[in-house]
Order: sequence, then C-alpha cells, then structure tokens
Amino acid sequence: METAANAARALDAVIPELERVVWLGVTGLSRAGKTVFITSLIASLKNPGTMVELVAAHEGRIKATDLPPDLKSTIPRFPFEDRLRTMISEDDPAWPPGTESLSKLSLSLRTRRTSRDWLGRFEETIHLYIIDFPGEWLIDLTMMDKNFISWSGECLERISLEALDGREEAIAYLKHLKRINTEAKFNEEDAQSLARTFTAYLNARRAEGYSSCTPGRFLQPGEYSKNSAVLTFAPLYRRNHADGKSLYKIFESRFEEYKQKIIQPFFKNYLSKINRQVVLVDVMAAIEAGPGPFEDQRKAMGDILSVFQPGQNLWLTQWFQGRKVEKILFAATKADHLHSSQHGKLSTYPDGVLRQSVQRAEDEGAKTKVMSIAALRVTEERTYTKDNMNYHGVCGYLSGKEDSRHRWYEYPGELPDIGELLKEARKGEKEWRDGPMSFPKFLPEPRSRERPLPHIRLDKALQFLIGDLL
Ligand SMILES: Nc1nc2c(ncn2[C@@H]2O[C@H](COP(=O)(O)OP(=O)(O)OP(=O)(O)O)[C@@H](O)[C@H]2O)c(=O)[nH]1
Ligand SMILES: [Mg+2]
Repeated sequence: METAANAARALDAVIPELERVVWLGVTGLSRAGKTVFITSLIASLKNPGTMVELVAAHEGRIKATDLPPDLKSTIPRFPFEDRLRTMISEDDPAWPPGTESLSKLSLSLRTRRTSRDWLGRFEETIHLYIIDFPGEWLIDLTMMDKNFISWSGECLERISLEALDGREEAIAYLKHLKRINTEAKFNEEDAQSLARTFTAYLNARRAEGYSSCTPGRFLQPGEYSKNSAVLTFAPLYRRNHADGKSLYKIFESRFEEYKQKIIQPFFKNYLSKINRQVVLVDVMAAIEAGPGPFEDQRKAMGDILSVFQPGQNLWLTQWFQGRKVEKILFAATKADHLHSSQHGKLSTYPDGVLRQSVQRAEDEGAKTKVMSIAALRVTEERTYTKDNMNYHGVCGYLSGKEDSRHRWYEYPGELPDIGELLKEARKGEKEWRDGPMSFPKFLPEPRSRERPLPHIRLDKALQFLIGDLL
C-alpha cells in the first residue's frame, strides 16, 4: 500500500496538474441580478455549507477556491469583497449599487477527482472567468446588424408612437429635431443638444421599465465621457443627399464608430468566449411595469440571445472561431419574493418568455435548463390564517418601509399564468386585464459573514452550469 501511495505521489510530482479555463457568462438586462449572483456564487463556493446540490461541494472535493490576481488582464478586478461587505453585514446590509463599468474575476477551483484520469492525475484546477458589466450594454448587441438608416427609422417610429401617446420626452425630441437642419454643415452645439434630448428620452423610457433603449452607453457610459464624440449622435430622418460634412453624415459615421469601437470589442473580447451561460431574467419587474415593457423585455432578450448562436448574426459570427455555448441556464431571479408554492409557476416563466431562444439553443446542441432562483435569499416563508383561509407569504426586511429594521409579512398573491400574460402583452394591451400587479421588495438582513449564504437553488444552478467539470 505504502509503495502504491509513494508511486502516486511521485506521479503527481512529474505530471502537471490538469488546468482548464471556462468562461461563465452571467448575462441579463439591467437590474436582472447579475452582480448579486456573481457575488453570492463566489461566496458560496468559498463557504459551501449550503451548496448541497452541488455534488463536488457536497462530497467535499472542492479543495480550494482562490481569487488569484489576473496579471494579464487590463480591466479592473470584480470588487467581490466590497460587494459582499455591502450585502452581508451585521450592521446595515444593503443591495450593491448598479454596475457602472466592466470588471472581471478569475476564480480558481482546485478539485479532487473521484478517480485518477488516464494520465494518473488526481487533482485539477478549473479557472472560471466571470465578467460583470452594466446590463444596459447588453442591449447594444441588437444594434450590430443595423445601419444608421434602419436604426434611426426604428427609433423614430417608436418615438412618434410614444409622442402620440403623450410621452413628454418623445414630444420634446421630435420638436427639437424639427428645429434642426440635419443637412447643414455639422456644428457641435446642435449635435450635443440632440444627443442630450435623445438621452433624456431614453432615460425616461428606461424608468418606465422598457429594456430596448439603445445605445446603452448613453445611459451608462462606462469609461467614456458622456459628451465624447462617439457618444454624440441621435436618430435622424433619412437624408439621401446630405454631404459628407453635414450633421447627418457625421452622425451616420459616429453610429458606425460606436459599433466598431464599443460594441465589437466588448463582444469579441468577452462575450464570444463564453462556454457556459446563465441568462438572468427579472420577470416580476417586467410584470410590474405592465404589458408594454413586458413584451419589450421579451423581444429584447430574444434578440440578444440570438447573437450568442453562431450563424444568427453575420457581424458577430466571425468572432466565435468555432466556439459554442455548451450549456445555458435560463433563470427567473429573486424567487425569494414569493412563497415556494409559487416557485413552480415562476420557473415556467423564462421558458414561456424565451421559448424561441431556448429552442434555438437546443437546436444548436446546447444543453438548457430553466428554473427560478434567488442568489441571496432574504426572506422566510410564513403562512397566515384568516377566516379559515391560509395565505402563503414571505417575511423579511421590507424595502421602502421607514422602519426597515423590523420584519414584515407580505402576501404577494398568486402569480398569473404566463400564457395569459404573453397573450395580453402581444395584443399590445396598455394595462393588464386584472389591473396593475406589484410584488414586495426586501432588503438583506443583518448577518454574520462567517455563515454560509442562504439562497434558493443557487447550488442546483451551479451543478447544471459547472458540476460536470468539478
Ligand atoms: N430578494 C432578492 N433580490 C435580489 C436578488 N438578486 C438581486 N436582487 C434585487 O435586484 C437588484 C438588482 O440586482 P443586481 O445584481 O445589482 O442587478 P444587475 O443585473 O447587476 O444590474 P446592473 O448592474 O444594473 O446591470 C438588487 O438591488 C436587489 O434589489 C436576490 O437573490 N433576492
Ligand atoms: Mg450589476
């Protein structure tokens, strides 16, 4: 026995450890839950007490979880410790702020295999590369197969419809546009003022819960300054005879520059490398916002996801270099806002909303799964009985309450049927037939950082995404 163990140790010394790099794409629109998911994922791998469904963790085969400095990376490191400190604290925990720029983290998991591989290796290290970015940037992918004429046409058609509906910022943009001769020689003042009025319109649209607000950098400029040239353009009516020095032509070339300098590198350097992907969807926020934003989110996500299927978009296909997303998890986030009796229904939502994308991913050979999760569970379930009726609700630190340091019970009601919602949204209804819907929002509760994080199905999500690699 001793000789066999010595031989194994000798083998370990000469054979390099198996190392693998996997890009885990955490994608989702603004406020979908990406930053919370990434932070909770890392914290839960480092302290896996609650990760029972992640087989390697449960079997104690994850030997080390490190966050080594990525010396080759030119972008900032994901501020994991800072985000965790915000969310998990004994004093005043809060949700992390919205993400304003790109960051990356490399997470190294040293695992012990259940048996030696054919080279006699017993241990291996998986380097998970994860990036975090503002959700607003994702929607820009839908601009890649448009040119200035088609993009402007779509925007102006929508703005005109919204102006008819009385949207103040849409009316303001059209009025502004009328005053400007876009065939005249370019001048910076007109350019800046048009871009500003258009950005105000985009901001107002987003505040109402709409997702398709392009260009995303107008809302979240990241490393660019808001009035840099590449972010100073706006949709214009088509002008076939404008000359090269006109405002029209300059805007047209800035639109192309935006695609080439901003969208393409973001896709080429990061998104095209994704092997495993989780698509986070905040279905409850979309339901709350009403049928218009709900349908808009559905379309936007469908368009975005089509980009990840090589062959769907000629512009971007060249960057995949034969790579494929092998597994895609579609997850409805923030499941802890609802009692578990509603989770089954919530889990059907991503499939209902993104049916085409799920089908297309499967046709391309990717394994897919649909579920509902809470990366950080901040509520507990309670059943409240009144007049012989049971109300299955949740209880936690309610956001927006003056006294948010007390636990409050909420009965979020029953989720409507996804098929009905889709029908109403597709018909272009202005309001849901059963009236507006809203769900309670909860804050993280004070807790010690030593304890493993509570979650809903984060372990199952990870088992599907990376379990086979561990
Ligand atoms: N209850 C609960 N709320 C969550 C959870 N995850 C996210 N949230 C809520 O959703 C909000 C947005 O989450 P983030 O992780 O910041 O979303 P994001 O996708 O990173 O958003 P951007 O950075 O704007 O793109 C948080 O501030 C929380 O209010 C969760 O697991 N449970
Ligand atoms: Mg974020």
